[in-house]
Amino acid sequence: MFFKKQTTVTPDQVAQLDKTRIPNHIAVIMDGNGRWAKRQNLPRIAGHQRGMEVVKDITKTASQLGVKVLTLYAFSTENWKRPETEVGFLMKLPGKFFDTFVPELMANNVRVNVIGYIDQLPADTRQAVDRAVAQTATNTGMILNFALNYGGRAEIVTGVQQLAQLVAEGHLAPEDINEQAISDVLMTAALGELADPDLLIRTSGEIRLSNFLLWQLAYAEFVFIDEHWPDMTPAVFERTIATYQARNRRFGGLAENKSDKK
Ligand code: V07
Repeated sequence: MFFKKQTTVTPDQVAQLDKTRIPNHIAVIMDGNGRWAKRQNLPRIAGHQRGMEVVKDITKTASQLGVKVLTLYAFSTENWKRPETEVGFLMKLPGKFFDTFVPELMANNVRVNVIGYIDQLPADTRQAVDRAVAQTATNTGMILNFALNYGGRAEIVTGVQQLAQLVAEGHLAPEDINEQAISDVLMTAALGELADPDLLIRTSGEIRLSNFLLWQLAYAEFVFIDEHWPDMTPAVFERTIATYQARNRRFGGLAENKSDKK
């Protein structure tokens, strides 16, 4: 190896952020809230609370940069294994988020969408989510897509069951099961041509997918950063997009990412 693959971008490269090549769909694994809290002797829930405030900041930043879909992994199907008090606090966050943030979602023309097994959430959590989706339904700007009680393998299992049902009823021929047919039964189908993220960001130094959007991330660029989610700032977010743009430029126009085609 004569050069090291570039994985981060220096501050002067942030100034070079190409506003015409912003990824259409950014997905984020918001990791490190508990570690952030522990680092300053706070309870884990303080990290989640701070993390929710950061979601508001980054939603505005992404919307202003022209991102079309921002998908945030807020709660996985595995997170139920956490202590009951922590799960209880997490379930209050969607309500807290909207009580304080709907006016700004409206001002920024942001539409809320949710993917995941919502029917398994406590009734009040589900109601808070439904209210936010309904209140922002006519907004035409960025889609803020929360993955709540989401698991990638479970999503594929549910989708395959739907297809099998169609085949069993004689509405679908096995040879008509193709990539599009599978995409169409996943929870991201409502996002249409924007269903697949162009960029995956994971905070807090872990280099894993953790069952997030397994099918949809097939062609995404992955950027892992060391900052814990509560330390995410607009500058860090822009730096991460600059890293994405710098990597794509390595293809020298031979194999451009589809989000770059205009
Ligand atoms: C949660 C804050 C962000 C850091 C990661 C975990 C804690 C926003 C929401 C949310 C979810 C759905 C919705 C509106 C808001 C949220 C949970 C946790 C469970 F429709 N932040 N946030 N939900 N955290």
